[in-house]
Amino acid sequence: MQSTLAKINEQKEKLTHKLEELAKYLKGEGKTFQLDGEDESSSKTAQQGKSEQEGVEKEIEDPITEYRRSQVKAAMQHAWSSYEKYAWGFDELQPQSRRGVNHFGGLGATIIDSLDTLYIMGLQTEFNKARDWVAENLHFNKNYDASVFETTIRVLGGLLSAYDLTAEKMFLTKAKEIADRLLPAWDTRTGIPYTTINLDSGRAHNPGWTGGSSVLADLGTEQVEFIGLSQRTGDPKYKQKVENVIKQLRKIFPKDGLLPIYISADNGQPTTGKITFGAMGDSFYEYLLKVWIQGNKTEVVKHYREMWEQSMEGIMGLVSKSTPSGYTFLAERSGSTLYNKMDELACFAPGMLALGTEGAPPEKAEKYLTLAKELTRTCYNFYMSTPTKLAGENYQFYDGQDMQVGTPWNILRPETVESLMYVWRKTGDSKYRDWGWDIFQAFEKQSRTPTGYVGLRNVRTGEKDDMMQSFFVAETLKYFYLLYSPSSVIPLDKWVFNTEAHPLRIIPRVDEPISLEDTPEGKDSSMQIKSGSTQYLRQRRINPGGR
Ligand code: DMJ
Repeated sequence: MQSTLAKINEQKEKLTHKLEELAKYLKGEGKTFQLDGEDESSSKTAQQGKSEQEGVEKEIEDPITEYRRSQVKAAMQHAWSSYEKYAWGFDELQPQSRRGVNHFGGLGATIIDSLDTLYIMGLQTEFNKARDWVAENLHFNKNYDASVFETTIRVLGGLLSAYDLTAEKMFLTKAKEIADRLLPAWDTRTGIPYTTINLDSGRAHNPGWTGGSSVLADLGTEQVEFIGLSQRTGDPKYKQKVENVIKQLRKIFPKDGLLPIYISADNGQPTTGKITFGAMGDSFYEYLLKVWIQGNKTEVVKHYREMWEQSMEGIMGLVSKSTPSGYTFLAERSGSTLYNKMDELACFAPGMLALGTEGAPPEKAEKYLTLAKELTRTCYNFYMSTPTKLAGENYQFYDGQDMQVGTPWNILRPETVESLMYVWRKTGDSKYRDWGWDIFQAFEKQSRTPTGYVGLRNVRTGEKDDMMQSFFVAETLKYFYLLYSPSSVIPLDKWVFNTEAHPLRIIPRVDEPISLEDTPEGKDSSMQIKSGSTQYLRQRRINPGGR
């Protein structure tokens, strides 16, 4: 009886909160408040079973969702105008110091990372200004040791996405320019790339802190962009480099599909036993699935899906439960020892699992979705369990204590919001939108300053840092916006997001399967693009929908 009452009260509080938001929104629109419609949560619950099974109808627009979307758009406007005012042309904004800093070689990372977000949100004037900056001021001849991975996912990915959305050739030309400067990083004994390259001289190397090895999440998270570039230019050289890497990894791919985070570019062998879905492992697994989706799930890319499914068998061996509350989390592993620690970064995994249900046999799909939902609950609780309602960088799980913040900072990361977006689109369960709203409000309360958004040095105390990371505009705000948009905006059967949330259009992949065996020449003669692939360049004019 008591628990029923508690539930009713909780529901009442939720509804009251929603009505308050609705009233605020209607007032802003100059309308009066009327309580004569069906409540959102009840109509959504009615849909829910249907949409989970069939993945259909969850497009009903309601004023609360519209209001939330408008708030996210306003957040983007605030982030953008602060950057514009204090850091224009720099990579990132330091809101408290009111100045710009260059952590990516001075390539205007925030501008490039913002292009598609501005476009999708319909912020045309802002987009035009960003586009003009790229056309006139973006040059890559910098004497700067750049991260091949970061430059690929932010700069190359951002430019390709802008090209796909607008069909403006200039973006593709710039994309090709930066990719050409990155390519020497793959000139190693095995073809596994070094992590760092000087953009001017083309000299590449691995840093000391990896013990001279390459990093799994770097070398395995460049495929979507370079394959995409080959598709759009008709030049196979880009995809040849990155697909050879997967071929090398197949040679050491273990039964459980989980690879250690350091791999030697000299001999292709792992140099550590550490396995994680968090930092330095994460997006390798994401790209196995996404290259398969990008390749139209065809024969050419079948081995990516097979590898991904193998890894998803392996992931089950990392799944653990906290006590006393039974939160599901992904442990880390070193050799055969499990460590009860999970990075917030690993919170991309529920989204990936939800996305991967497409194309899986029913039993597996159910397993993936169940795990996705359980992990989403845990990641949401990473946020809600702290005094600021923002998640720490990682969590330790101790017996009897559930989750405890480990590294206490929050740098405006997107992974949990990303997963909420995917799981919402998959299930149509409005609770994921509500969870996202709780997180969005925490960012508004803790991270918004008059001069942009900052992270927190400590999620327990709320002490602020001085950095608006470019992925906040590329990913966090974009995924929030999509969480409150109909799923016809950037539909997942037509677009695939790179790991920096830059959507690339899924276009026909018409080349032959890559030879997975070594030929005597050590080359894949089969990796030639046939002429049909460039047809897309002539056909396309994109409407992302719903703008
Ligand atoms: C982003 O640059 C990408 O999402 C990457 O895959 C992981 N780290 C950041 C965001 O946290």
